Amino acid sequence: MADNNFIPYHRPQISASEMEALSQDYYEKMDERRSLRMFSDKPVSRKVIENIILTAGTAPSGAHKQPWTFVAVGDSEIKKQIRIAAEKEEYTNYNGRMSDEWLDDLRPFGTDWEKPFLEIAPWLIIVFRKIYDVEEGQKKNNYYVNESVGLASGFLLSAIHNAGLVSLTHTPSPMNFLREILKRPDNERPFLLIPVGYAPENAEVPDLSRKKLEEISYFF
Ligand code: IYR
Repeated sequence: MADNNFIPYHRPQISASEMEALSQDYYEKMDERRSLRMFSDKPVSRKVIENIILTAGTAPSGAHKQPWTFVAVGDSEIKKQIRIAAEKEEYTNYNGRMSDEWLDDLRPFGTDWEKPFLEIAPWLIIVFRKIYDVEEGQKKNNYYVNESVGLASGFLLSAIHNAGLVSLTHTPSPMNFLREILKRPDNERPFLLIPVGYAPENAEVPDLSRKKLEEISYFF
């Protein structure tokens, strides 16, 4: 027997045609989302970032352990420290640590080791995965941590887009420097570094297309 209290849960019944329209609208809305590597420095209120993080925190997780921490950095001095440390790692990545095939695969995106957006974007959200929890000094297991934190990060990106803002899933590697700069405990490992802000007036993105339904799905 489950030793949890169960409570009723209801969702409104939607007609098939309304459901088709809603799902189409949501797809079209999300299809407008793009990763941006350039940001306006226009401020974004802390309240918006709080709501975005709350949305990410609604993601499902293994045994409902919610094994995530979101650190939002708006402080210029800390953003600068993060930029310097990230660029140090990325310089090494782009100058020897990444394979030629990888560098070729990245060429269409125009990425390089320089990451000015880490100082320009009004907020950096750093997602940490908690590989275990600590309760009253005792280690507690978390389950499916990567899956859970990946899901929460997806929710985070869609909440950012829904708020009219843009983001980048930046992956400086290795990124342990984030744990040090942000003084996170031993059980937390950086997962993604996500700059958030307005798109600048002169924003440009690579001319990409998405895979077709037939390429990404099979129906039986
Ligand atoms: N971490 C590097 C390289 C990079 C990796 C992937 I996967 C990208 O989609 C883009 C870049 C960087 O952030 O520049």
